[in-house]
Amino acid sequence: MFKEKEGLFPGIHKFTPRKKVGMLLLCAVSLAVFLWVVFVDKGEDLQELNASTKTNVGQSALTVQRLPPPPPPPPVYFKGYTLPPGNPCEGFTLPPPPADKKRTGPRPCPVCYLPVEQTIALMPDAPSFSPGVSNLTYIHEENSGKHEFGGYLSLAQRNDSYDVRESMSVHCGFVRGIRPGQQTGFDIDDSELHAMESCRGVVVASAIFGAFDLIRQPKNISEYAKKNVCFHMFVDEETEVFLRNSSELEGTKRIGLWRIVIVHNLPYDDPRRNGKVPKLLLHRLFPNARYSLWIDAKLELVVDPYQILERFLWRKNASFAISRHYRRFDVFVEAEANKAAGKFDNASIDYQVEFYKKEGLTPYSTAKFPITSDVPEGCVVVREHIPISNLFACLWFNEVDRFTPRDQISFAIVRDKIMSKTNWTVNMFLDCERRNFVVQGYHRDILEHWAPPPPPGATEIVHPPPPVANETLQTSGNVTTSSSVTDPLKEIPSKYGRDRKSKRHRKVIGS
Ligand SMILES: *[C@@H]1O[C@H](CO)[C@@H](O)[C@H](O)[C@H]1NC(C)=O
Ligand SMILES: *[C@@H]1O[C@H](CO)[C@@H](O)[C@H](O)[C@H]1NC(C)=O
Ligand SMILES: *[C@@H]1O[C@H](CO)[C@@H](O)[C@H](O)[C@H]1NC(C)=O
Ligand SMILES: *[C@@H]1O[C@H](CO)[C@@H](O)[C@H](O)[C@H]1NC(C)=O
Ligand SMILES: *[C@@H]1O[C@H](CO)[C@@H](O)[C@H](O)[C@H]1NC(C)=O
Ligand SMILES: *[C@@H]1O[C@H](CO)[C@@H](O)[C@H](O)[C@H]1NC(C)=O
Ligand SMILES: *[C@@H]1O[C@H](CO)[C@@H](O)[C@H](O)[C@H]1NC(C)=O
Ligand SMILES: *[C@@H]1O[C@H](CO)[C@@H](O)[C@H](O)[C@H]1NC(C)=O
Ligand SMILES: *[C@@H]1O[C@H](CO)[C@@H](O)[C@H](O)[C@H]1NC(C)=O
Ligand SMILES: CC(=O)N[C@H]1CO[C@H](CO)[C@@H](O)[C@@H]1O
Repeated sequence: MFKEKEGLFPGIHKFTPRKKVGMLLLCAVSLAVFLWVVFVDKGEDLQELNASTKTNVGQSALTVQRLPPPPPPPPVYFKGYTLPPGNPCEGFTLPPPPADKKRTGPRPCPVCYLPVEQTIALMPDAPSFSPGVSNLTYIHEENSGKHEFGGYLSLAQRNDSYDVRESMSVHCGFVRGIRPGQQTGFDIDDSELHAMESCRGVVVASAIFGAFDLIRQPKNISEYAKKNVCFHMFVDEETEVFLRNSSELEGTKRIGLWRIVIVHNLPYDDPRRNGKVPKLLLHRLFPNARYSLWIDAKLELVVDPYQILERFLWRKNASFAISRHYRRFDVFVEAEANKAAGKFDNASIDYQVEFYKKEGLTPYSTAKFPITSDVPEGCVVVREHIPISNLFACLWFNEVDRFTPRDQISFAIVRDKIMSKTNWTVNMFLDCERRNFVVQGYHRDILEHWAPPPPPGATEIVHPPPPVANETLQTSGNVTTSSSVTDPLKEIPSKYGRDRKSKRHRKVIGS
């Protein structure tokens, strides 16, 4: 013991002067480089000069610790984790898809979640690193003309917004007014805004506009999540009237787990665009939240939000997760399907796709691997609110504001433009995995046998890509309530979920 110490000290003594010399050398080198840059290279763009001097100073400061001026303590980031060996979720693989070709419709598949208590313990105490951008601010303009909510970006501004850099300011909705939700359009009462602002952890959010959906209560939510997760359901005035009349909302702001937030002055005429505000801009509505889970109102959440965050974000080191469309991977194919299903006018869809094509969007092919799809099924969005994922959401929203509200058409171009500047990625998981934690219900008109199309103003807020034609047919005919189609809790157990679901699926089709 003693001997070891003795042996150690001379080593240190010998080492210290060397280190000092090294420090001096490095200082001299950086000074020389600095002077060279200033005097030899002064023809260079000033911006570049700033950048190169910064890099040099940064490097020497890193190599030679604690040179004056002392660098601020490095920010702490979540570094990810691996599951302990032997954990059942480690090396968990999906069973092969059903061999029977007739059974390949949308269906849930097993997902290996950790027990809720473990996921709560694994919640990162620090944010993930945000590559490319660390300081994201949002543009505020008092007089922005007609398209006052989105700000109506020029093409040059749009182009600039894709130039990802450490400090940037972008349009991200809510361009007028005092703060998001206060005289911006999409207006919310102060007391509600205050509650939203004080939500500092996990948000689960959804929205019903035009009284088009019923409120669906999340199932199988842990007591911890009930206490700590902010469940907020945004509704417009029309939906509020409906809820009050059906006495679900009597002198209370809650229906079950959901806190009901009434939204006034919806910014768009098109309810589908309005639906994109809470879906894509939750980081603006909940400026202090760390994680959010968006679910379309037609979906019923059946797994604890912490388990979902653990499985799709933390375990994957991801800050943005969204499911793939179960069948379409290609934006061009998706656009055609949207046209064929009459989801938006053909000319606008064509214009958007042509625009993207000129910007370099190509059909999906396996050459894009590791990207597995260009088409998301956007009815669920799982996010950590860090600058880069917030930027992605803002830019995606801006596309929806500029072009059609079909966000599955604009997803890939936004992702690819950001990925060309940073090593950030989106975790695109399987549609069948999504169906494991949300169960699809049907819109209220279908449930109540209203004849489609719905009355004016009562259109669907957020369209997923057209579900299978077959599924749509089923819903209009023989299915009357969501519970008769989908028993949410039965879909969680993994082993037998798929097969039984397939049978049910087939049975519904066949009947
Ligand atoms: C260079 O950096 C300084 C501070 O770091 C900043 O004030 C200045 O505006 C920068 N110049 C350019 C051209 O970016
Ligand atoms: C996440 O990061 C950790 C530590 O950096 C690493 O061990 C792990 O493999 C990463 N996981 C994934 C899915 O990339
Ligand atoms: C972030 O950017 C804004 C506006 O560009 C600037 O005012 C602010 O000082 C920046 N903050 C940091 C920490 O760099
Ligand atoms: C778009 O921005 C890039 C920088 O990201 C720039 O090089 C390019 O010239 C810009 N294009 C247009 C048309 O403004
Ligand atoms: C309120 O509900 C009753 C039936 O419960 C219905 O007849 C009436 O039309 C509803 N009113 C509104 C404004 O929805
Ligand atoms: C739009 O395009 C689709 C397919 O390209 C076609 O089936 C449909 O008839 C078109 N709709 C109109 C209104 O032209
Ligand atoms: C991404 O790039 C940043 C530097 O910009 C680096 O620190 C980080 O380790 C990279 N992450 C991955 C997963 O490569
Ligand atoms: C719907 O079902 C029929 C047969 O039942 C099949 O031929 C068709 O391809 C299906 N459509 C879709 C979109 O899956
Ligand atoms: C709720 O989820 C847990 C997994 O975290 C599962 O073990 C349990 O069976 C589920 N409860 C119901 C009623 O499905
Ligand atoms: C629209 C539709 O699929 N209707 C079917 C409902 O079920 C009955 C029998 O179960 C069929 O005869 C209908 O065609």
